[in-house]
Amino acid sequence: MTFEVVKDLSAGLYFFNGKRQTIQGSETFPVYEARSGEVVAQCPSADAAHVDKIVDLAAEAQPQWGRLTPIERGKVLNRVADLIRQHLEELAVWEVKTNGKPITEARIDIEASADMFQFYAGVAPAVLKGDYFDLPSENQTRFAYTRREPLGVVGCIGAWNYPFLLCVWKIAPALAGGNAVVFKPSPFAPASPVLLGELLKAAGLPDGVYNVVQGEGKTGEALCLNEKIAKVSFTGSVGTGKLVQQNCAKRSVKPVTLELGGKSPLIIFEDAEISNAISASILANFFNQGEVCTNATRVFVHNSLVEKYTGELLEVLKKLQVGDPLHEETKVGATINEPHLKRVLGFVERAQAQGAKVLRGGQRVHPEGVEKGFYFDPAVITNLKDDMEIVKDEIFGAVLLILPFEDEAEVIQRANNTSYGLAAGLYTKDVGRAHRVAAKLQAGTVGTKQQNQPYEIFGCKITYALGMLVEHTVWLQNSKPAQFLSIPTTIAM
Ligand code: TXE
Repeated sequence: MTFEVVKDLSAGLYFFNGKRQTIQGSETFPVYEARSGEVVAQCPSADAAHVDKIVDLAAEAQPQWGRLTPIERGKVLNRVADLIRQHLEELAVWEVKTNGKPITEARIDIEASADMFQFYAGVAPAVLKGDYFDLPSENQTRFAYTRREPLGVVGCIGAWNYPFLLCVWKIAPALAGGNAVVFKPSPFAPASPVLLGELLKAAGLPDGVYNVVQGEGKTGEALCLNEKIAKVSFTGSVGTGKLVQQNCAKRSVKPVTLELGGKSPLIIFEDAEISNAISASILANFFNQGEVCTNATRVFVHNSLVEKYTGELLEVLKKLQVGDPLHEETKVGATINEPHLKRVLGFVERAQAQGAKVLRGGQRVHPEGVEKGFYFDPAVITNLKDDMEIVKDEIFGAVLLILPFEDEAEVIQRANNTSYGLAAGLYTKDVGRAHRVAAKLQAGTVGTKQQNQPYEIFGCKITYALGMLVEHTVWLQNSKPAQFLSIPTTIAM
């Protein structure tokens, strides 16, 4: 089981028929290295015809993979987990080049990806089991059972902030469930899913079961409209999520999973341990350059603590290293690309024009050696009103907003005053209050005394992970009508 990490992207950014390759596309898009600002490749976009051809290849390959048992498929997933660990450092460097995040964080992503493959290899045999029940009959001669079957070909559309890990979050449950996959990464971070294809090939995944197509909105749309795609799993913004849902119901009816944006609150009550609350605020706002959907950019601080909290936070941030993400000491790397950097800068400028006060950062910076890269100096902002754009809309950048509050009822009302509901966090020593407030916060995941911990942030992720696995298979009875398997125990000859 030999595998070598590619040195460059010259062999292409597509993966089908079990190998890295490219296509003859009429349109191309530039692939940037956020760290240096350089264009490292031009990638052809797949049009509907390209997408349909690769979906056909996946549909041909799926039945053989789907007929294997979860244990047999699990062996391939465990082997890919081992390969990922063997090549962790090389894969982490690619993740830095692809996304711009610090090498220290990229290693966490790659390790978590190996864990995710192992998780699904282990849980699939337990989850992919059907039910058995007796049917009314004389002498118990009739019973029925259900069995889980793969959906078929699953279409996955990714965002750019966790290129490797986010891809694994989608493909590991789909493959464990016996499906084939066609994955379209974000054009801003196209490389990692192709590396995963080569890793899966080396681990023994049959050709055609995992495929990567590249492109922008039109390519994603073609995947949603393709009638051989049995289900779509999407990660991205709310706006695009709506389009994906619409297009998935246009030509066929298929289930859709949508992982969308956030504008999460972090509440720091008057009895919170300040140093903990500060490290959590930094993790919840500056980790991965702030490009995290569960980021708690709205930091509500009790009036009695605002001065102490702000002073100590700014003190700690004096040591925050923004720079070349390949350097071990770097804490904040490069923003994904120039348009996104300008988007984040725009939020800060407009907020200042509305009277907000920037206490630190909020500018573009040019670290030595990577001057042309896309670097933003993390911002801390106060003097805000809840109806300001910067407080209401998702920035998806390293911007921490300090919002003072007086009492519990007020802060819960303000925390829930958002169209988002992905995550929330709170800090208090009062366990009773922690549970009371957590129950009232309208968020998919609520963390107390922690924020954005890889596994905890998505507490719901574990359940979601199982959900994904379950969702990637079907109860036989509802995929193929009336296949309610009732078998008499005695066969009348
Ligand atoms: O999203 P976009 P981005 C969210 C995050 C932020 C956004 C950033 O909160 O809002 O994602 O990612 C493809 N039909 N999350 O800017 O623009 C596009 O090519 C089909 C949440 O990438 O929505 C890309 O591959 N596809 C999350 C993908 O959609 C289309 C974790 C997303 O693009 C399309 C990470 C179309 N019409 C980011 N148009 C979470 N909750 O876990 C574009 N695309």
